[in-house]
Amino acid sequence: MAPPKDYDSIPAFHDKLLRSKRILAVCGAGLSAASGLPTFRGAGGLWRNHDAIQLATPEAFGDDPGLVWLFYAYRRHMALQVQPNAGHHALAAFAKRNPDFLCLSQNVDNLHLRAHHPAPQLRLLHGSLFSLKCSRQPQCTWTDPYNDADPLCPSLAAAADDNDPTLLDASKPLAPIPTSALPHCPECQTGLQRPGVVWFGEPLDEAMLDDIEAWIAADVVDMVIVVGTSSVVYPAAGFAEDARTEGKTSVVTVNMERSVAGMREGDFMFTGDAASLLPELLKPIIGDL
Ligand code: BJW
Repeated sequence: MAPPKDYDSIPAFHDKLLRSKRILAVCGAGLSAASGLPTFRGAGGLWRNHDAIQLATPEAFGDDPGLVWLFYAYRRHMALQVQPNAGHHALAAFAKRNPDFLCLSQNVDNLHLRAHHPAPQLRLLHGSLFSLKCSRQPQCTWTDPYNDADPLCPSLAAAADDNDPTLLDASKPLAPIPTSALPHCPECQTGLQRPGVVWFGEPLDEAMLDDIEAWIAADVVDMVIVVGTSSVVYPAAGFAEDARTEGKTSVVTVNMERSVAGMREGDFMFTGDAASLLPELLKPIIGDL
């Protein structure tokens, strides 16, 4: 089916933006790509020849917590090395100018907050690389809301060497890390500390989901901006349609890859780097960054 009229027109988008009040954003890894962080799917989704998606599971952590911790130690190190890009800054500036804007992000890299996105207008759906919790949750409720030690412990120092995961020699074996060399929970002493992220099969924070549902239900959502996500992981992938009121809501996709399937009248699709496109798209409200 042909895409709707003016689906990639910036003036038409600006016209809709200026008539919109309640705006939701749903962000994914593509937003942080221009900062230098790899996405999950497609090129770059490999770390030491391990599929990032396979490592982001409770099963992988149960099988080899040392390997999974090295992967997360590498991600923490990388996230601390890079800077928020113009896309993060544009969303943060937009939030400051529009109290009816809510940003849902699947990203765990802390770049939204480092771009000074107002915390009350941000929901971190999949947690944070820089929070820790006990692997025995829910039995043990210990958490550390922010810890950016790099490395987290001496046994994870090697992770910092993995600067280009795609070029690593997979045949170069990693020294296995014994469980005894990983940080244990200071409260129950038996569980391991683990990253405060949401792995496949784990529930998202229930109170946060209730709050998002209530925000969506409170009134018509004029616009949903879907940025740099493959929109395959639920519940995040469902929020744009949850928020849609037929004929009133524009779903605006910003992605490196063009995809016009399923677009409705009034929707937009902008193809390119989110870090370049977002400042241009939001310019009528935020001005020049
Ligand atoms: C650019 C760009 C540039 C590149 N500019 N663009 C309904 C139907 C089917 C299945 C389910 C369902 N509901 C739940 C499920 C199960 C499951 C799921 O969704 N499975 C599907 C894969 C089939 N969901 C879950 O398990 C979730 N839990 C849950 O639902 O619990 C319910 C429950 C209830 C009761 C008991 C138990 C459970 C949890 C999902 C957790 C996802 N976790 C991860 C890891 C987080 C930690 C970490 O970071 O390591 O989250 S997986 C990974 O995927 C990560 C990401 O946040 C997430 C999404 O990836 P994202 O961000 O979209 O990245 P990519 O790489 O896929 O895409 C990048 C995009 O950017 C591409 O489109 C590029 O083109 C683009 N791009 N450069 C703009 N410069």
